Amino acid sequence: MANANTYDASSITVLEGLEAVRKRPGMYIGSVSTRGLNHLIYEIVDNSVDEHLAGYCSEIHVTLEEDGSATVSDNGRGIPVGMHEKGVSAERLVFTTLHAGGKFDNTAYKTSGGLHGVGSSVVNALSQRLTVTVKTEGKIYQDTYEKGIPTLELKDGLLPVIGKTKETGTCVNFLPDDTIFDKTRFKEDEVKSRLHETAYLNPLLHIFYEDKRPESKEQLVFHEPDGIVGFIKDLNKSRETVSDVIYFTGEAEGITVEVALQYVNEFHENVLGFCNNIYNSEGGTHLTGFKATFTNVINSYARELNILKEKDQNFTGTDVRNGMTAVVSIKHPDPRFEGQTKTKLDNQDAAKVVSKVTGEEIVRFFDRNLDTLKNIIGCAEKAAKIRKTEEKAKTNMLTKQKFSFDSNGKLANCESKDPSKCEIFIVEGDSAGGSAKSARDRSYQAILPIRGKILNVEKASIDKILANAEIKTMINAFGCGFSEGYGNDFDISKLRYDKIIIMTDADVDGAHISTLLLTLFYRFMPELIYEGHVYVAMPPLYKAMPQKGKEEYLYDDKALERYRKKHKGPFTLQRYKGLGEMDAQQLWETTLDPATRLLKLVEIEDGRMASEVTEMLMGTDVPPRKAFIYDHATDAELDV
Ligand code: TSJ
Repeated sequence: MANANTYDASSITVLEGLEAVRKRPGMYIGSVSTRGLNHLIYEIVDNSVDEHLAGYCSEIHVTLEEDGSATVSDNGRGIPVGMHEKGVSAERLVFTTLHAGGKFDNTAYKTSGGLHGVGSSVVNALSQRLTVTVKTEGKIYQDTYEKGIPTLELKDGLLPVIGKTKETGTCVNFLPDDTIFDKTRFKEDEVKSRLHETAYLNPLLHIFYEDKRPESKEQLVFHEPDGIVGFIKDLNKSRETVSDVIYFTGEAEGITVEVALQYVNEFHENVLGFCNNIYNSEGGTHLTGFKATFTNVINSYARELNILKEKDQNFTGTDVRNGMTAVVSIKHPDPRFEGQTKTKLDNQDAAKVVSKVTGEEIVRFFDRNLDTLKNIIGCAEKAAKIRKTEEKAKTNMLTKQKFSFDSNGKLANCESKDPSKCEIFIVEGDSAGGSAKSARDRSYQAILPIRGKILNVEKASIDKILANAEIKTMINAFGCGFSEGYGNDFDISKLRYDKIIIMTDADVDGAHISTLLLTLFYRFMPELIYEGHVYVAMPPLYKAMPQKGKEEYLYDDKALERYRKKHKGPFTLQRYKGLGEMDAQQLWETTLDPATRLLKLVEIEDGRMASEVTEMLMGTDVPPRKAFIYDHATDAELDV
């Protein structure tokens, strides 16, 4: 083994630490899926962001290299390379010791909280190879590792010098270990969206992104001088807004608070919390403080303006946040986190300070902007009215309309009652539905044809949604109820099918219908998506029929390109415009048979990504929607 430093006791502890990371990578990076893989980049980038927060770094470069590795570099001071008290270069300790993050860190704000700041050794342990290049004090130093183990023997514990320079900075290149990760291709869309977010949260920072991989070559610069105000504008860019972006900031007890918010004409809220520039997917005390005070303030104004009469009840928090998009970003010198993924801010002083700043600043704003205030109270009134209707609608639904599973006219159910084996295909159109019914394996495949377009659930209120026949049938067929803002009647353990497969034509209408279905699931049955039950069927686009040889189904344009290159001699190409054009046998082979079909598992990164996806999907312009569907198509994997 190429390892120079296994002799002394401290190195042995190091090895044990790295071994622990390699044995249970999920404990350190969440998962070994694409999400965990991308996380490696963020772990490294966060160190450069820390350097930026400390006031020493203005540029970060992130490159996805052709060989599958990633490079992150900055123009900060450079990781200290000098001798540390333990007898080796400080850089070595950073990359080989778990929890070494804070040791040399004299920055006021550590991004740390569980994962961050300690990430570099974790990334190192999970990389086939990693190279660190540090420019500092006139010299260029370099160190290399394999699976976390140093490959260079140090002289007197000091790093080799490979050149001279007047610049300073740190550069890390790493290749994720393919024996650890399911897949080792970084997903560019996720990386870009995370870097973009980092740019919004650090308005002085320039992030240079480059993808050198031939299939997704691209160069971008993320620089967002408007900060979280720009973030809100971007989140709402394809929505109908009800107010301008409201921004305020303040400081107390060493905690800085920044809030940007805007109302849109939609029936939901999107409130995001960040601490030290890291997203808190489970929320936490900063959000509780903000929400509580915001609700109180709106209720007092509503009474003062006599919009709420004496006999009226207060608006609920959910009413008040109806249509709200908000970013609450705080800087805390000593953040603590709790929750399942250690992303829920736990500091009580954060609630207190955010509450205080919000109370002072938002009142100051509303006193000067009464029109905006009235618009916002208007949103709350609408929400309260709908809430009351919903409460009624729900009682009605629960008491009067007990659906029976068998009385679902159009559902062609399967014979098996074992949910782990059953699949339900939601098929667009009666004719395709008919073909699917005769093509399927009725022992375990159910078919539910739906007609036309279901309601756009982003825009409709829940009583309308629940009155929709197609949606009722679907909720009823799945068997687990639904959840929404005011209660949760969803029980995934009652789900009757392991796979829910959306099957629509590969055209704009089909894309729209699958979008509406995904939005419906995401809003009212999100666990279906989080737990991996929702799939999109990928019917072929073409059938190639050569004069000699076997017919072949082609699932996308890339497959067609490959076929044209590979196949010599003449062939006829049939283009499928819709599922309805296939006979039962063809439909079985291409779309229903688990041995040959192509299914795309629908996955969601987290709250932010999800809202972006829905936004992209629900936008009124067609092109981005089409792009999403193509993304699906190229992501598709054989489900065998
Ligand atoms: F994660 C990492 F270690 F791999 C990494 C760290 C990766 C990258 C791309 C950059 C960095 C990094 C670390 N950039 N800048 C720094 N700065 C320091 O580590 C540093 C430098 C000087 C001093 C000082 O007190 O003089 C303190 C620190 C924390």
